[in-house]
Amino acid sequence: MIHILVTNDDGVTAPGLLALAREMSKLGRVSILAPDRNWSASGHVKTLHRPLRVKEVQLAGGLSALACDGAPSDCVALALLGMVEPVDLVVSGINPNANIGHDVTYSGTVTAAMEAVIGGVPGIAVSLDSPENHLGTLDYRPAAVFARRIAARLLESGFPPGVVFNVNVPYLPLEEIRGLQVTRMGTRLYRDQLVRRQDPQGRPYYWIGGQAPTAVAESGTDFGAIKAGYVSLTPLQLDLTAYEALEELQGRTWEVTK
Ligand SMILES: [Mn+2]
Repeated sequence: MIHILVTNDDGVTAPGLLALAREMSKLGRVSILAPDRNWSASGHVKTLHRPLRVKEVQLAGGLSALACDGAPSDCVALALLGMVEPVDLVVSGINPNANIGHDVTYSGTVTAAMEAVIGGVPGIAVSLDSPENHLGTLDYRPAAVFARRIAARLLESGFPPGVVFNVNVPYLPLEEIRGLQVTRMGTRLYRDQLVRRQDPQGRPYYWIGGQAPTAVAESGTDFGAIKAGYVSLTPLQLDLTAYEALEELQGRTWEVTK
């Protein structure tokens, strides 16, 4: 029986993690090691200058989990370094918002999956494109079901080495999701604005504010797929080398010794 580590960046009590862990337990034995608080948009973190604390917690339905005061990538690192039994697959999520385009560089959900791949274990990040200003409880079940099906297909057909799988699911009922598209990273359009305010002592403080980001709904991309009602599966690589620039730059003369 395979052993799956489930983690997230929203914290161990997040409903998306519970939905994911429940579905993944149909594929194998699940261990949960997740942050004890929200680390969304924390990027790829390795905590080296303070100790990490881990405690056992009970989730809804009596599921037991480990909660860590480090980042999502710290949780994965601890697990792969031997805090739990050897892991065959790491699945991270389900994040309540899509991780598309450049989001993947900020996302704790995605960087947890990246940490898995760095540790030599396949990693899948799962995010739900829930509507902005959604009120009430999000339904994570369709995304959890697709996460399980995708993981099952990849376990059968094999994980290409060094590849991080970034899955985004449209916020639709299960039967309305049209299928899966394998996509490339699309273009996020950030609408960040500098928000300057004053504290009670009259000193300025700042927020990165503005409206929620949008994206270009181009076909063949992550955002194009979810806008068309498909689950998006984007293979990412940690080799960030810009190969076209590499060749062009190697063709230049580099006189830098004086
Ligand atoms: Mn999050």
